[in-house]
Amino acid sequence: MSIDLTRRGLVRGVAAGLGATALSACDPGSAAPSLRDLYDVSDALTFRVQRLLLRHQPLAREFGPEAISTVFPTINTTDPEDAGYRRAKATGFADWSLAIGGLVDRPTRIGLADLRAMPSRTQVTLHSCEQGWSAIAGWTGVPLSHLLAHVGLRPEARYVVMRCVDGWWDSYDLFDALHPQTILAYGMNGRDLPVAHGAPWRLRVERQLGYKSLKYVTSLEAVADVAGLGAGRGSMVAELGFPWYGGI
Ligand SMILES: Nc1nc2c(c(=O)[nH]1)N[C@H]1C(S)=C(S)[C@@H](COP(=O)(O)O)O[C@H]1N2
Ligand SMILES: [Mo]
Repeated sequence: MSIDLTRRGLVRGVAAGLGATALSACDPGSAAPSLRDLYDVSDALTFRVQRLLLRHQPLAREFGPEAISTVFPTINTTDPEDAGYRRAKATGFADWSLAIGGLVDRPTRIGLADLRAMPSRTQVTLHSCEQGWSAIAGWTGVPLSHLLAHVGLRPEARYVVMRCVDGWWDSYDLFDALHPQTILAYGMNGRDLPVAHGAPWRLRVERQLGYKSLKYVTSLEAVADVAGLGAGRGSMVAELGFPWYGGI
């Protein structure tokens, strides 16, 4: 069925839906199709409201493979000292896992094999570090939206807090968490993600500055509020004086 998105069409649709619903009170047999009309109208409205809310949320630019930088710098933590991490690194991260919890229906732990078995996305994007450099790489990983759906994100959840083995942590609103280019990447330029770049998986949040793309992520927690975190600023870098959302 085609959806008439003009205002007149919506008004007509609502009127038809309500009229039919009122009538159907006397005649239950005719209720089903009329109610469906009403749902179609509300679907169209929901779609419009979503488009309105998401209008400032374009995709980050994606490049062809020829644009991939020959050198992609590594910065800050490049080889975590955590003993458990070192042991996992020695065995190809076979036993390493990501804990997913908080406001989700099915808290769980997932490993590299689980991630590799999930739907993946590959994107060649520009990484811009707030420290004044940028580079292009190809990233392959599981959309965070898929992971969150997999564990059943609860309606009360508004943010996702991520923590890393080196003590870094940050939080993300659902616009970024559910953005189609936000992925948990286990591959870089067609190979396994190197340790210096965050192995075995790192976050890629393509519309944000580099510091939002956390490496060595160990936990992901869905929360309703970040007011109590990071001296009320929602992230470690915010505590250090960077904006919670640098944005690019
Ligand atoms: N866990 C963790 N995540 C991190 C960092 C870090 O030191 N530790 N550095 C951040 C910064 S400032 C940038 S620019 C990128 C650097 O990623 P790269 O080392 O792969 O270039 O990771 C970000 N994520
Ligand atoms: Mo950075």
